[in-house]
Amino acid sequence: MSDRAVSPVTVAEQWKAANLAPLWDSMIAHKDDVALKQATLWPWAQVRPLLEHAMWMTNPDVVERRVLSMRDPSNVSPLDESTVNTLQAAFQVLLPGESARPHRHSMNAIRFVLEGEGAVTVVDGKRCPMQVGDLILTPGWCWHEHEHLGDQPIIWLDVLDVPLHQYFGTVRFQRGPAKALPATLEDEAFGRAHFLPDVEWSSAHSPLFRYSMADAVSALQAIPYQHGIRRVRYVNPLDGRGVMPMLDCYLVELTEGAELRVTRSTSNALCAVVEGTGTSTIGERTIQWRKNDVFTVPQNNWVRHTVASGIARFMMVSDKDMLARLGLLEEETNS
Ligand code: 1HN
Repeated sequence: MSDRAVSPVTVAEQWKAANLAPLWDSMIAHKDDVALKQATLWPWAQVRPLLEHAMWMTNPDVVERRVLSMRDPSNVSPLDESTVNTLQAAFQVLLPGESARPHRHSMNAIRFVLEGEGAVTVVDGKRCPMQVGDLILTPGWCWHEHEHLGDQPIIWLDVLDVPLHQYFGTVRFQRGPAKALPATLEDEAFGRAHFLPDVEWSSAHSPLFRYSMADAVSALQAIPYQHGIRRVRYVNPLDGRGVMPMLDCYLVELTEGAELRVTRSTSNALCAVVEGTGTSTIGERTIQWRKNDVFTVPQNNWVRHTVASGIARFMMVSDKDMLARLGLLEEETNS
């Protein structure tokens, strides 16, 4: 019997048994249209009451962190906890008097305060006060713990590069207590533009962990609008690059002129609305947003933002800097 007499079904079974698959049956190879993911919106008006349940159901002594993760509803595997491709975001709640014990992990994280004040995140021993709109970094492998000294619940947004670490096989976690803390310099040492400390000390990550909303807004107000938009990037003062290698943060202000621009990027982003109301058309989805709403901007979608009136601001965290360094960032404007 010649080989050609073997039935295709048998061949397919033999290939499968040998861990082979024909590329001509691939769902992704040689396709010229890029698969687009849809944007997802977490409206604060829906999320906030749902966080209440987590407040009485559990506490960080029991569960390490009182966190509700934000899941991209299109994730197929239950092991895929991503919010948008490369980023995992979550809401975290701490009640007055509570603390979340120290731990560290290889994943980099930012915290962005949505509601409340009086909490402190301690990063490698440095105390970072948390007020609404403050951005706090916990770079990978830095010890961090949260404590709440205020008298109302505090709620913040966590964004981590977990999906990338899962892909790279570099997820590491260690419980406290914190030990062998590295030497740190106070944020004040980096508080004057054009000057850096010239001391015997080095840091592989940003030496600043806290970026206040007040500083971000005054930086924003110093620059002109371009096409109805102005934005500032949160940077590592030592190298002027993004805050962390895989998390790149911006404060964006939109005015009415912004709606004239349609943009597209190979990067993924997650936006937390700081003030104002508006509408964003992201690919086929149009979402309306207001203060504390969080939405994703999955890569390769055309995006148009419209402000209802006056100005609107949102904090955007993306994988843009990583893609740029890999030579994979492509951005287009159609207007
Ligand atoms: C984590 O360690 C924290 O330390 C917050 O506050 C959110 C989400 C996924 C994995 C680890 C924290 C997290 C997290």
